[in-house]
Amino acid sequence: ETKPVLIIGAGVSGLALGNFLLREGIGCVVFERRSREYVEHRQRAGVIDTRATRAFRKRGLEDRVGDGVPTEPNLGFRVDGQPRPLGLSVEEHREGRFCPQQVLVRNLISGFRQEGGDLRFDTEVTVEDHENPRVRLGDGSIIEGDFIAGCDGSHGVTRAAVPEDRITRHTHEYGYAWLVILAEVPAHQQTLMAIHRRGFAAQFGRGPQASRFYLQCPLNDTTEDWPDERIWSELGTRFGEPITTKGAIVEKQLVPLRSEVLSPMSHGRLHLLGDAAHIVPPMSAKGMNLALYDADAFADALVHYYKNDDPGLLDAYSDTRLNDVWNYQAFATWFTNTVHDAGDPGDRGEFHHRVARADFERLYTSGTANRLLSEFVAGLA
Ligand code: RFL
Repeated sequence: ETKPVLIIGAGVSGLALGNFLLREGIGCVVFERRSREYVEHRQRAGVIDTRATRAFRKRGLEDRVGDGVPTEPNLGFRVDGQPRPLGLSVEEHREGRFCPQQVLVRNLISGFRQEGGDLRFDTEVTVEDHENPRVRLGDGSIIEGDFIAGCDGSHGVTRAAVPEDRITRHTHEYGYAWLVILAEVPAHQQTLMAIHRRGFAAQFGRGPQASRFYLQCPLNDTTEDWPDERIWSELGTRFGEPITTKGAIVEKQLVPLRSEVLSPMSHGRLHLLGDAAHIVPPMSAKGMNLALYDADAFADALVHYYKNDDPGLLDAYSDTRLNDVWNYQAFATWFTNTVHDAGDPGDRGEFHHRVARADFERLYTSGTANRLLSEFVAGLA
């Protein structure tokens, strides 16, 4: 008798995986420690790229990826206060969707439940055994499964269940933080990004009435250093024009920019997906997308295993995904450093600043350079 796949975490990767498996007729249970209400209101990412959109389409689930506003064909850069929109040359980029993460999450939850999926909120689990997969629920009961999918984020229990000598954590700190703001301000375009001597700044739309604003700041800043008035004035300076609509600021947090990759991504019958396995800085807009690529690859591997009785793709899951993860980690590192150093080089100095400017300007002058960026943005590199 086949046991279910035990999916820990109802974030992007866990819910996508659950929907994919249900579509393929593979039994699974999703456990989420938070409430449905909490998960459905967690505001984070906003772009589902072309590759992730195609993963949903492949299984007839494209309608679950949200309202479906196509991604705009250019990035709204402003350099030293002047508009410098950067056109993206890869036409497939338009298959991507501009969709707030919580809208995707809501749609994935309702789709999964409608099709009879077993999704348990307010259920924190711990890993009992990864060879003969078993998880323990808060009430002490034990559930057995065929596999464990660790979709529980970077602070989750699944990565911690792997013995330290069997997994390596590769980490990188960028040396600066972002003040991350959520405000009730409509965005006039999907992306607005300022490269400026005083530091990077950005505005990304999050639904019709909300925007995320970002301000590069020193690592040791605190939110007390950033009263609302200072935020609006600093954004105005870096964008080169004052912010005229100043809606309520509903969230303010400091996020040090960092990258992380855990290797390998599999241990026995436990496999890690999404943030549980890797973190990229938000500048790359790849965190949510990598989580979706993982879910797509892991679902394919399970389908292959159950339909053909062949564990080949499962055995290869970690190596295959890590090749791809490092490719996008390379993109994330390059793009993050470029847009920050091209503005404020910080401790890295004038030489790095000029190199970053040259890297950035090439995106406008070289079709080849632009094409590579565009492929990464679409998820097709
Ligand atoms: P998630 O979405 O965090 O889901 C993990 C889930 O696991 C649950 N959980 C447990 N459940 C049961 N038992 C346990 N023991 C559990 N432990 C944890 C948690 O409650 C949670 O519901 O991880 P996942 O699926 O890997 O998805 C990753 C993405 O959410 C993440 O990469 C992105 O949000 C990152 N990110 C961005 N990504 C982008 O692609 N573009 C962006 O613009 C972008 N902006 C952002 C971001 C992340 C941010 N955070 C986290 C600070 C902006 C912000 C502010």
